[in-house]
Amino acid sequence: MSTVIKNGTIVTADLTYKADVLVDGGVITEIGPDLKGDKELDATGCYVMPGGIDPHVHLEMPFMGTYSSDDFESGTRAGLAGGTTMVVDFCLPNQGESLLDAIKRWDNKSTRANCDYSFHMAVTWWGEQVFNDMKTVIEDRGINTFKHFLAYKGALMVNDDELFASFNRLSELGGIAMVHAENGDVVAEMTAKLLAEGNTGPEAHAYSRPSQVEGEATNRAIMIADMAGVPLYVVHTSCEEAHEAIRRARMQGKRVWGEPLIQHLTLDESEYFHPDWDHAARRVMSPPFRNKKHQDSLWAGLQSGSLSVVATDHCAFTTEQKRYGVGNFSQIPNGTGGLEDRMPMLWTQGVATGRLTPNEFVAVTSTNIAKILNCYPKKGAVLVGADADLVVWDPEKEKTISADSQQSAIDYNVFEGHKVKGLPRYTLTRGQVAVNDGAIQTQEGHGKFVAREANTTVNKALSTWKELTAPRPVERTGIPATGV
Ligand code: DUC
Ligand code: ZN
Ligand code: ZN
Ligand code: ZN
Repeated sequence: MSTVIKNGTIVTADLTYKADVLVDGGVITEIGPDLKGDKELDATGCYVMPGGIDPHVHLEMPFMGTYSSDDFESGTRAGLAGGTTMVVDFCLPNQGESLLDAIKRWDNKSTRANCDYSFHMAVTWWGEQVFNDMKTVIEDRGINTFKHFLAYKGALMVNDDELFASFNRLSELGGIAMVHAENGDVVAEMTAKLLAEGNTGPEAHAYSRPSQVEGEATNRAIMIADMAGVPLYVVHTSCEEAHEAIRRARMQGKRVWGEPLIQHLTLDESEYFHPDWDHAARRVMSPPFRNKKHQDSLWAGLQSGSLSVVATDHCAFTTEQKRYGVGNFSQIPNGTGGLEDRMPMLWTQGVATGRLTPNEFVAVTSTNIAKILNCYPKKGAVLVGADADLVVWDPEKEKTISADSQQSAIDYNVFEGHKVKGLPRYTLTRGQVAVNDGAIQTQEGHGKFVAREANTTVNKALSTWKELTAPRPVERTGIPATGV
């Protein structure tokens, strides 16, 4: 049965034009005027855009002594409600666990997804097994992105020798390196000092991770990636120091991308000074919210193209889970939600304010990341043959964000009370209508894994560092005697 989206304006990363879109068998089969289908969706007054891709989510993730509370079912339902049609989750191997066993665990959890999804692999430990598994993960499982934590010392953190070894291996295999860039040693020192001085509240979380720890780690990761010759994707870029490093690297022709989160773009550090402990703790995430100067830097990066993608790092914990950290901020599970609100919040604060064009909105919420992850134009495009992952976006539709009406499984929302204008009228996941004019009609298990091949051509266009410093023999005319 075919579906036609009638009378809308198609908005892609580079074009805006009026046309109908015909969808059949889960893909786009025709784009043009006056199309007919078995079923019609009216897009009058709406934009027809590629569905959002959130490349940074943690669903049902074991973390800080608990599990994040949105799973693949509630998380993808929340995504679809807000116009997001694909998510990418991080597969986290235990210490000593093979990467392939970890993927099996993630395969089991993700069978419940309502929309398509993919995985990044996390390199949480280093050894011969990981070195060998990486090839199978890329070539047989279609996972070409590998995340490294430079923070969470004693748990997920890798040291620089491991980082360099892993980056070199990825360079060989055509993978992309990702980093959570915060200096974990400095964070651990600052945390211990703050606690020893009696600073136990959630605001101390922000003091324990100033922007310099992020700037330092981002610079370090960029330099190590350059020496290894691997493209680098920096997750949750939250401050000017990190943005500056990314901007400079890009100007030098390095393949480096930065990913601000909707939370950092729209919420600031004053949230941690709220008199209500729960309010502040619910907003504890890493990196923490920053001040206006950093927010302006992130918006400027999206406008100029030095930052490429807006994500959420959706990692939702209930108030009860957040209270594990009463009396010790370092025990507050790190993470905030955002999957349902990313697109409406970015439209409201980005497009409606004139900071971003509708085309730039599509680029940073969908198309750019589809290209980086190597799943374009299956995803991130309105083109014949592309998956019919589409959002029919009503720029006049309004709501006030509230936990009472959200899809997420948690009991609060960090955007509570924020008014948004610009919401989905329809969201389609491979042609199936999941959001129908406000009604949620998701289907558990509809989502499929999206395999992504290595992109070996990207690697070849990297910095010339290797060539310039490759050892070459030197003819010596004299060698002094030793032992003097
Ligand atoms: N930061 C968070 O806030 N939560 C999950 C992991 C991370 O890096
Ligand atoms: Zn992170
Ligand atoms: Zn994350
Ligand atoms: Zn607020």
